[in-house]
Amino acid sequence: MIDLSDLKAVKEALRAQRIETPSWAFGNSGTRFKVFAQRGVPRSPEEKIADAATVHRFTGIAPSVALHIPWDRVDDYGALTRYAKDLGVEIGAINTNVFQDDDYKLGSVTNPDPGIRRKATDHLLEAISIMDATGSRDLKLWFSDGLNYPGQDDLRDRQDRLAEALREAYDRLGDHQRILLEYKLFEPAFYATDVPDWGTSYAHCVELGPKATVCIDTGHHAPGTNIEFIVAFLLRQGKLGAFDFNSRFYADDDLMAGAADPFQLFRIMYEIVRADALDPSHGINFMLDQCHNIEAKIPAVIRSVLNVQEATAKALLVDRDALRAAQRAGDVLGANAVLMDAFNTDVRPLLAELRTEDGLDPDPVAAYHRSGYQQRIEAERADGQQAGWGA
Ligand code: PSV
Ligand code: MN
Repeated sequence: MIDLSDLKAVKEALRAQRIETPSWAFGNSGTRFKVFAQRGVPRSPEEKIADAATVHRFTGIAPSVALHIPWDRVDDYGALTRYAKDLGVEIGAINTNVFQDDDYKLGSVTNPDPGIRRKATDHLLEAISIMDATGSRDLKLWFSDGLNYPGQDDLRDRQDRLAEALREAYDRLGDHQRILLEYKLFEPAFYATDVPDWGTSYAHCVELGPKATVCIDTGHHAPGTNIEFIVAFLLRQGKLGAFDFNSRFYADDDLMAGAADPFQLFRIMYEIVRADALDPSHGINFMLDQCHNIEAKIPAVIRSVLNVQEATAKALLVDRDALRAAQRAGDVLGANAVLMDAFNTDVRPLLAELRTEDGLDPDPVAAYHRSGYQQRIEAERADGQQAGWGA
């Protein structure tokens, strides 16, 4: 059993933890079959930021919100940044969107048409200009580019085109800015994807230079992929820049982080703790990338933040000395038992105590429901066009 009597260091590490929420999690979303509208959904980037600030108010560890352009396009990003600051949050990663325009049917930066490639690359450059205004560090790139049929386009030429666009964006980055290159096994392309896996992303990032790092979206792998191995490998190479946390049962389900497989989330967070990479000073952006299609959105984001926090607390409880000793002694069962001991520890009392010490409600979801915020936004946001990502 884990000794829970002196947890000062664990609490300090948890206090420093930061999780970034995605603006799009607050808007309407769905599958390709149906988007179910919900009451109280934001109608503007400002209202999404207000919801993100509400998540931070109840959790205390989600002080930044990622934007997605053009979903969050505004005329004045400086004003939007000040608006966020007044509500107690910062604008985090800027996500590009080169997947929702008719021009991109055959690809964006890898498109065989140079004019369309130019348009897509210009969008990446526009996103960097937005980062200049918001003070954001991270440009998150995800390309839906790929092929549905063998022979449809030249696989190798597409890598060259991708490298060219990435280089142009990279060269435009300011000193404190960086690229997060996300990968995804399949969808929307079914035969071949131009950035299908961490290896491809990693290779492009190495070629680009130190300001390019990999973003691991936990939903973007083949079933059974050992994600914590990827985490450990990229950390060793200094090339892990960010996570897009979510859960999946089958494909890119975008369910709440830690919902489908809390054990996997624990194993991932253990590799983070093992590398002393939890503290924000290490530079990893722990983001959520989720869509709440049938569940209430704000409590779902709160729950997701808490799920990541719970997995982190368990990872921090691993007796690393005992684990190493067992590993060195070749004690297979002993080493596994040390890890499982931490995972099987109920950390909820510890986290409730931490929140109470920090002036937060010990139960953030219940506190949100009691707060009246949901009733207020449902009344205030009755008219107008609800935000959504148009599935
Ligand atoms: C693609 O599936 C993705 O994970 C990328 O991060 C996108 O920007 C995001 O989802 C949009 O929801
Ligand atoms: Mn993602």
